[in-house]
Amino acid sequence: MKIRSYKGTSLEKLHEAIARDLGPQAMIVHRGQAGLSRFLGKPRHELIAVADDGSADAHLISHASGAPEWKKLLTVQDRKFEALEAALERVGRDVERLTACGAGRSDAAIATAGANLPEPMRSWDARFLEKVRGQIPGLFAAEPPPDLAEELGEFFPVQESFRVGADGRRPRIVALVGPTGSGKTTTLSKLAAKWSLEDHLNVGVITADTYRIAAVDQIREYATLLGLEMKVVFSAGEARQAVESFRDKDVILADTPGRNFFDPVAMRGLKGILQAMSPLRTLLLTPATLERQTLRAVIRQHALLAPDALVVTKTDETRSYDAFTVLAGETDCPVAFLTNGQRVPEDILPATRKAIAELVLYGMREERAAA
Ligand SMILES: Nc1nc2c(ncn2[C@@H]2O[C@H](COP(=O)(O)OP(=O)(O)O)[C@@H](O)[C@H]2O)c(=O)[nH]1
Ligand SMILES: [Mg+2]
Repeated sequence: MKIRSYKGTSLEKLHEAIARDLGPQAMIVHRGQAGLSRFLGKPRHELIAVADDGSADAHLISHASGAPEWKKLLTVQDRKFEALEAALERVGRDVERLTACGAGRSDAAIATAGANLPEPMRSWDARFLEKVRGQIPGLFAAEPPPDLAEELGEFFPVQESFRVGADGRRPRIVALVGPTGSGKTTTLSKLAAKWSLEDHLNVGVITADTYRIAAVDQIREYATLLGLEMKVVFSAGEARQAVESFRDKDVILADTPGRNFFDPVAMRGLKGILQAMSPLRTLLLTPATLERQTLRAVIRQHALLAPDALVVTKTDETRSYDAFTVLAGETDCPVAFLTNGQRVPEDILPATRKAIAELVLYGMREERAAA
């Protein structure tokens, strides 16, 4: 009895080899995938074939039963392969577990990644830590370098001058999107005031936030105070008409309803309205107060709306600025503005790399001064 194992990627070639070695009477008694190939996605076949050549392989087999020799041999081989399969199963599970841990994306991994770091790096986003690790000498030292904020600032994408109408196309439309209560209407009013009063631009306001009755009144109040024309739109068609009727404006600011960003129907409806407005720049509002998983979800779920830049709102309502590390770890979308209060139009400032790095490293300026 001859028994042989054949491994290779081509079943055809394995069959040829078996026929060549063991003859046409050979029987394939096991068919499977070899080694770790089943876990690593590269199919490598393993065939075990037997052929009775009349030789005395029988000494390998127990003589306890009267079954034909090749059957006993197969029983022995079966047991061996069962044990082997169980071992491979265990190895496969280990490989899977190691791969998942190595990805370093979960909060558990974040905790581990930051465990040995000094404050405040301990709670930074793991992906952000991966980006900065080894890039800034002395970042994690007890005595960090004096220009650390400048150096760290390089890792926060910002759009320092979010210009309106800089490409000569008028009107430039800026739409504000983001979760409910993220500060869209308030921020729109701040920008409208800034661009109309300080930059002397001719600003028009469109609101598509007809979802809540009070929302239209809220923005109308601001528009009236600033002496700006305003249009309410209920559909993509109306949005197109409103843009058309605002042809004389330098810039159009468009407010949108905050919808549940996990609801694909609501998000597609919003996208339809945005698509009716061109040329469009979309600002996504991300409150600094959001917990990190929610912040990541906000970024991911709004990718459909292809935001051009971010506004980090409510920076005054938190004393922890890890949110910036989450944003920089999650996306390359630059931060254009920060808002730091409810006052219109005062509480908004253009984002700078250094300001963000200082917030992340040292917290609020007032707090620093008081300390
Ligand atoms: N503390 C603070 N509150 C803000 C800021 N921006 C907006 N808000 C408040 O957040 C609430 C929701 O703002 P709103 O503009 O209506 O959000 P919207 O639902 O996204 O349009 C209001 O009470 C705003 O005054 C900010 O930067 N800081
Ligand atoms: Mg609103």
